[in-house]
Amino acid sequence: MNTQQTDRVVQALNSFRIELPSWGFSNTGTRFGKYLQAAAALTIEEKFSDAQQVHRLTGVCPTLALHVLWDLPNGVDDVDGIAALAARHGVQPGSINPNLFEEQIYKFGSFGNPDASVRQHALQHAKDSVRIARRLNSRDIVLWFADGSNYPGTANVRRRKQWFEENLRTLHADVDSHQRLLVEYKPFEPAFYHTDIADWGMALSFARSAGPRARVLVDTGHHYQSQKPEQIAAWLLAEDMLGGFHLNDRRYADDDLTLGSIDPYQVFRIFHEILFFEWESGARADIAYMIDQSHNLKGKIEAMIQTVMHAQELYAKAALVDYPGLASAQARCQLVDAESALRDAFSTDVRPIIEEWRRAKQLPADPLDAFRQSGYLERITTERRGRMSVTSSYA
Ligand code: RM4
Ligand code: MN
Ligand code: MN
Repeated sequence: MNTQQTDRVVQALNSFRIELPSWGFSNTGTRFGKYLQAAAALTIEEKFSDAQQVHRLTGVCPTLALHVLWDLPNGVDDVDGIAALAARHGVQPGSINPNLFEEQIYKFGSFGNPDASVRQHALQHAKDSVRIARRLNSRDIVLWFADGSNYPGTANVRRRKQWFEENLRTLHADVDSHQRLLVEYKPFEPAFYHTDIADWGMALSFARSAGPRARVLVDTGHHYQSQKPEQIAAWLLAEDMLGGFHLNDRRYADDDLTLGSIDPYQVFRIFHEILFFEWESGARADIAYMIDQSHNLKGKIEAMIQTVMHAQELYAKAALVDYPGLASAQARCQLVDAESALRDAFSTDVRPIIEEWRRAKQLPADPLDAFRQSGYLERITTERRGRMSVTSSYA
């Protein structure tokens, strides 16, 4: 690696931050049930504490995404408690995620429910979430909806679209100039016939009609097989509508597996589109990178550290693409050279330079090993054992 390449990797690593999900530290499961871990976090204090470990060892995870119902069950009244926990653990509240799916009244939808009083209830919860975000200095409110239907003909798709637009517009009016609404899409699950925001085009349309502070959030697991999230990223960047990512990997559906565990080249290609855009435009893409994973079988903190390390690797590799070479090969239709620009960067072993970068920042060269040596896991396993929750949510 020459000095120029080293500089590019260092610059990329310096600017890369990744948000941890509070629900990634608690007991989660499949729709068939939960597998409990003695060390799983049960309280929001434990989630902050676990996130602190990941941030302490990696240095790049200063924020924790919060899920309102699970982490702030009393809504705005819990804000002071959260702020105190954040201060104590040195991890700040990150994106605020309203819960518009778990209450019984949402059985037939939230923003898309035919019953106006349910739509109003959902709007109020979303507005409360915007207020919570403001009080916690959180910029992004992430809107994921379970809305949809299971059978053809049972839902009026156009009416529901209109109801979504109305609520999103009203909600947007509450958003401060430094806040953002991120609209997430998902093609199925829990609804199996149609979902009201099924793909990036629908999310884009909703974000545009909501107002200037709304953007699209791409969850890498929320696509049908063979879709190309990197092309979606490129389009949204070109439209200045890419707000953030929920990062995870999948083989079949919304599997919530570890980022890059199945297809690291896919993640690399997403990062490449972003960095290539930045190189071409000279502008920094304002994207929130957030992990959205639930580790049912792996140790949760270990899996989180593993994810962060892997994300850094793939981001660093993407920073190694020879952009001028790629641009000229593309312009002259030199296909092998253009493709090789990506392949060469992807094949480069960036681990040694990332280790050096960590050492320079007084971070452990191997955060996973440092975690294993720290004794934290043994301590919390003893402390938390015996109070394992069997509730059905991710809380
Ligand atoms: C959904 C979606 C949301 C996440 C929940 C837990 O599938 O990805 O972003 O908050 O899961
Ligand atoms: Mn998600
Ligand atoms: Mn998901």
